[in-house]
Amino acid sequence: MKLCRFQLPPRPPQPGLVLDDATVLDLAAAGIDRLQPLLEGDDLVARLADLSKQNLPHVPLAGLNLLAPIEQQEVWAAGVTYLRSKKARMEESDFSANAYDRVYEAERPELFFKALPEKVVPPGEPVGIRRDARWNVPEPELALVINSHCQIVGYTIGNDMSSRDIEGENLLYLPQAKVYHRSCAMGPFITVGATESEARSWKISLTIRRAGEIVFAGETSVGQIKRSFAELAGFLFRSQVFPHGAVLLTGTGVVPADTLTLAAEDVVSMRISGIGVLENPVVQV
Ligand code: DO4
Ligand code: MG
Repeated sequence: MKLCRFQLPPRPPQPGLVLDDATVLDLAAAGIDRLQPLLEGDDLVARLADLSKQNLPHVPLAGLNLLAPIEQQEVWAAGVTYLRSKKARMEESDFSANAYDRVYEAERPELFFKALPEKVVPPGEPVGIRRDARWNVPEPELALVINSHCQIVGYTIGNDMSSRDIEGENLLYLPQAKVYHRSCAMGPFITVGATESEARSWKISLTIRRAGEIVFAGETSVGQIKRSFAELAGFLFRSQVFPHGAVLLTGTGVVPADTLTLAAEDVVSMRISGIGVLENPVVQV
């Protein structure tokens, strides 16, 4: 079962329940005008199953203005959760190699703040590459949708846009490499009702197109993440409160060749088999 957010002007943004490849159920017609009460409520799957049987208006998915499926949650990200990511970071930086090696093995994961919800880029809108960086890449990541009680209630796709030369120069520059205008995209759907073991069977693929030609294609499996989802969410909520819940990107396992850097007008497409496709053009910021 999948949830989305969309807008049909002049109406405000609203949640929808994706019935199939072509149809979204208008949940606002059932008095549900935000995702948060659904994500906080008991037995989300049963609630959505019940809603799907109600006689609510159907909205065609084709051409619908999908928004990022996030409302007031902070966005955080985990790093170096895949062996591939650890190797890539160690290669990009003599300065920080030891830190990446250690955090991959350590009990405590790397977690960093990524974006305010209002800054998250929706499907179809441009993601940014910094004009002061030489080496910019997308990072396709499974994102955990977590409610205020630290329960993982769904999964979406997050793009953790990163400037690898800035990150590689000095670990202390990580926030500048990771947190800037248009550096986080999310969507298109939140898949609910999948167990962690089901999600671990999903494939994550990344394609970068330049002037219509594929310049990079790569794939991994969610199962390659070293840490459990509960472990990552548990560390995020340690000595911290998220009254609106949080979205946690779980790290990347797809790393383009070191010779590749994104350019303005490239198109980044990331697919997670249990969720859908998040596609964004690239703009310099
Ligand atoms: O420590 C650098 C960031 C790592 C990251 O974003 C990832 O592994 O996905
Ligand atoms: Mg990342």
